[in-house]
Amino acid sequence: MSFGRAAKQLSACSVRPLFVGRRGETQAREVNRSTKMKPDEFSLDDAVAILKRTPATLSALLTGLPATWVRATEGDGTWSPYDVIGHLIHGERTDWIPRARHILAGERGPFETFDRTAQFTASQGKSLGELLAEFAELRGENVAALVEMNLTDDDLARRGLHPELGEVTLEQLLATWVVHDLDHITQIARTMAKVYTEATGPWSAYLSILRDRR
Ligand code: NI
Repeated sequence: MSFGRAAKQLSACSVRPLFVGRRGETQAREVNRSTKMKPDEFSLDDAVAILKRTPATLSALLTGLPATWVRATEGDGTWSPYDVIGHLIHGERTDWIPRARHILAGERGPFETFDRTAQFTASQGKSLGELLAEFAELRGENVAALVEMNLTDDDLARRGLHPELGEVTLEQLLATWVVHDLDHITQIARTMAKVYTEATGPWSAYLSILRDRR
C-alpha cells in the first residue's frame, strides 16, 4: 500500500478518499483527517472527541469541591462554576442539536433565541452533583444524535439563520459547540483562580489569569 501516493491524492481533503487495499481492491475508507489537513480545519471526529469528554472534565474538576470554589464569581453579574453548568445544560436542551436539526430540515426562519440566563431559574434547588449528572446525560444523548446524523461535507455546508449573526453553516455551529465548551472550562478555571487573587500576594503580578477579563 502506498500511503505516499494516497497522501498526495488527498490534497483536496475529500471526506471519503479512495484507497487501494492490500489485495488491490479499491475501497472507500475514512482517514484520520486531522493528520491530512490544516490543524484549524474542522473535523467531525475531532469535534466529537472534545464534546464527549467535557462532562467528565467538569465532573473531575468540580465534584465534591467546597462552595468557596463552586459558588465563586468574578463579581456582580458574573457566573459561578455552578451557574455555568446550568448554562451548559440549557445549551444541550435548546441550542446545539435543535439548531442542527433546524438547519438539516431546511427551515428558513431564524433559530429560536437562546436564553443566556435560563439557568438562574432552571437550576434552583438542584445540587451541583445533580447538575453535572444532568449535563452528562444530555451531552451523551446529543453526541449520539450528532453521530447518528452521519453528516456529509454537503450537510456541513448547509446554512441556517442565526437571529443576530445572520447566515451560519452547520459546520460553524458544531465548531462553536466545541469552542463554547472550552470557553466555559476556561471561565470556570479563571473564576476559581480569582478566589485566591489576594492570597497569592505579590505573585499575583505573574499570574495572567487573575487579570483576564473583569
Ligand atoms: Ni455560553
